[in-house]
Amino acid sequence: MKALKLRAEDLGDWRRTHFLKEINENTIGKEVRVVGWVASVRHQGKIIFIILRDREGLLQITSKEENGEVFYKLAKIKPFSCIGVRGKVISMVKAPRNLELIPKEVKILALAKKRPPFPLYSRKLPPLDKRLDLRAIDLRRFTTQAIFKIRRVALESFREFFKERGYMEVNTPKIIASATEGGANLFPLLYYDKEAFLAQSPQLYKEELVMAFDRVYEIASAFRAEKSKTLTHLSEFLSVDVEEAFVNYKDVMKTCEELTYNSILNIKKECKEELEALKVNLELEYPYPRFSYDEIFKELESLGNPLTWGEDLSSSHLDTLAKKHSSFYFIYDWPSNLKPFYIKPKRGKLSESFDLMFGSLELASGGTRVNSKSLMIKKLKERGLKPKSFEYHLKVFDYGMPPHAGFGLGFERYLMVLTGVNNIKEVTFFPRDQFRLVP
Ligand code: AMO
Repeated sequence: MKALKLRAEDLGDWRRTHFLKEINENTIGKEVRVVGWVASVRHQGKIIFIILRDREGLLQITSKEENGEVFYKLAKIKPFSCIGVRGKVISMVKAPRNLELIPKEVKILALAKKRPPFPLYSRKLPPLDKRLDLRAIDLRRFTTQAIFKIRRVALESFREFFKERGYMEVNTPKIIASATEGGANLFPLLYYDKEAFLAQSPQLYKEELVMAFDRVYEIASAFRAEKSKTLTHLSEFLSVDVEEAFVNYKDVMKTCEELTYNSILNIKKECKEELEALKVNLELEYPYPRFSYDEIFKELESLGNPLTWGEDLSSSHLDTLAKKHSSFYFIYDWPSNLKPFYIKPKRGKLSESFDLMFGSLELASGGTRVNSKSLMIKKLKERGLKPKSFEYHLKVFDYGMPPHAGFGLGFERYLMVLTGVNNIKEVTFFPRDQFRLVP
C-alpha cells in the first residue's frame, strides 16, 4: 500500500453534492461529496490534515492511517492538486470552521506538478506582473475573489436596472471601418484586403439602434491603443454604453447616476464581507454634486491651479479637484472643442456634455448627440474628418434620426472605485496593455 503511485482518475459520473461553503452545522453527520484544490497537507504522527479549497470555501479533511488507501492517497498528494472526497462531516472544535470531513473515498482529479512561484494565501501581495503571468491561479486569492464577486454583483445589478427600465441589450461590431473617438489610439488590422480597426466604442452603432429600439445598452470590450503607461488605462476595457431616444444629456446624466447608485446599494447589501476584506467604505453623497465646466474653471483659479479656458483638465488639475471632491461628481457643459464630433453644441462655445468623475478619475462621459445631418457634416469637416468615410452612418439621418443622448462608462475604472484598488489591472481577469498580450 505504501508504494501506491498516484494517478489522475477519470471524473466519470462522480459529482459533488456541496460547495465547501455549504458544508455547515446542517450537514453534520451526513455523507457528502466535495471537490477542490489541496491548499495544505500536514502530517501529525499517523494522522493527516488536508485543507481543501474551492471557489468560496475551505474545509479540513482528516484521515488516520487505519483508513488504508484513502490515507495513503492523501499522504502522497501535493498542494494544488485537484481532488474529490466522499466522506462524513463531523463537528471538530479544533478544525477551521469547527468542522471536518472524514473521508471514505478520495478521487484524484489532477495532480499538481509544482507550486506557483508566489504564495497564494498570505496577506502580503507578490508583485502584480508576477501574479498576472499565472493569473488563473492568482484569481483564487481571497482578495481577488472579493474583487470579482463585487464585479459580478455590479454587472448583475446593471443588467437588472436596464431590464426594469425597458432597455434592449445590443451587440455592435468590434471590427469597424472608421474612428469615432479620435484617430490616435486605433488598433488597425487587415480585414481581408482592406484596412479596418478594432472598435474604440460602439458610438455610432448605438446611436443608430435607438431608431429601432428607442433605449439600448451594450456591455462589451472597447479597444484603445494607449501608449502611455498609467494605472487607469487598458488596451482592451469593458465599456458600458447606454443610448436613448427623445431625451437630452441632463436626462442621461440622471440615468448614469441612478445606474451607479443602484448598483452600489446592491453591492452594500450583497457584498458586506468582501467590502470589509477590501476595507472599502461606500458611503456617498446622493444625488452626486454637479458642476459646470465654468464653475470648475473658477474653482481651479481660486485653488491656485488656474486652467486656460477651453483646455482639458490636466492630471495636476484633476489632483487639485480631487482634494475637494473625493467622491462621485459630474462636470457638465464642456467646451465643444474638447468633445467628439457627435456631441451636440450648445450656446457659445459649449456643448451638451458631461463626465462622471470620482476624485481625479473620469469614470464615464456622455452627452446629447447631433441628430441633424448637415450639422454632423459640418462638425466632421471642422475636425478634419472626411464625411465620405462616415457615409454609411450619415445616410440613416435621412430617415428621421430622433433627438437622443447617451453615455459610456468605463467598467474597470468604476470597479476600481468599488474595490478601492489603485491599479486597473487588479480588476481585470486578463488585462491587456502595451506590454502584455498573454495570458
Ligand atoms: P470616452 O472616450 O470618454 O467616451 O470613454 C468612456 C469611458 O471609458 C473609459 N475608458 C477607459 N477605461 C480604461 N482604459 C482605457 N484606455 C479607457 N478609455 C476610456 C473611461 C471613459 O470615461 N463614445 C463615448 C461615450 C459616449 O459619449 O457615449 C466614449 O467612448 O472611464
